[in-house]
Amino acid sequence: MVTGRDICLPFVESGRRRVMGVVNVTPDSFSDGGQFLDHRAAIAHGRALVDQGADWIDVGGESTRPRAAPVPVDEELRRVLPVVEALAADGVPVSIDTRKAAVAEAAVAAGARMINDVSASLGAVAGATGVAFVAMHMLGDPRTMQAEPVYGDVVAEVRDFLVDRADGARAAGVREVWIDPGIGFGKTLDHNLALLANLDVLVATGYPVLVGTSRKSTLGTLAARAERSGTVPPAGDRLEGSIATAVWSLLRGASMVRVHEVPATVRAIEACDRALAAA
Ligand code: HH2
Repeated sequence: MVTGRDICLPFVESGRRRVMGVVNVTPDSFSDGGQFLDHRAAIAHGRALVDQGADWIDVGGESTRPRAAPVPVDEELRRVLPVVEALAADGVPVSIDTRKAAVAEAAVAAGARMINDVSASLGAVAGATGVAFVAMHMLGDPRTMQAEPVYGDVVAEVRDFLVDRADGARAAGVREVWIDPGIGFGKTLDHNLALLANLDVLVATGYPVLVGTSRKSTLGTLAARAERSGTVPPAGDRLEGSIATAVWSLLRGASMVRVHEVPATVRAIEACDRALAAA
């Protein structure tokens, strides 16, 4: 039987702790909308997350929460470019969270080193610009994705889709390709739990796996179930579930977690690393 220790040891031994900190330069992101819309606030937040232990900073200018309205290219560029430029100038590894080729290209020109694409469609752009690529799974688009998503076998379907997109990105010349199951993107609670329970299936593809559970509504639902009051905590109050699922993901073989609360996550990973190293 493969154990968490077997899975985690290469990660521990390599000393790599891959935490991607989120900087949303948006008025409407589901958990931090409006907090970092001001460029100076966004840049300061990105720098603080690096000081707190983030390995990548993921800068986004368009919310992809359920039912979010699309943002025009010009507005997305206006939001993200100064932030990407300032952080990249500091030497921070910056990832651009976008579904638009024009935004991805401009962000790479401003210094971004990774394209994080929730539509998994920008592999060729990453290949042409010579940066890393994250292919994430989403069923439909943000406006409709939570309207009764249906799968036959969610784990197999997500894996097959991601391998197809990741292979395409490799063929387009991308050297570093990541896959991400897209927790909450066209998935019910049971779909999200099945994907978290079977992360080894994604890890077995050989592509490094990124997981983003931070503050998502699945965690709100689980928190409500855990408490007698049954009250769903707001997105900003889902730290325990965010940390638990981040550590779980790394123990199950993921190579990076995308989180809002970097310091608490880094401390939790450190505790897990030390316990595993001493085992
Ligand atoms: N989740 C969000 C956005 N981008 N990228 C990847 N690779 N994986 C994810 O799980 C993921 C992602 C949603 O979170 P957030 O950016 O905080 O919210 P919003 O889309 O409302 O800005």
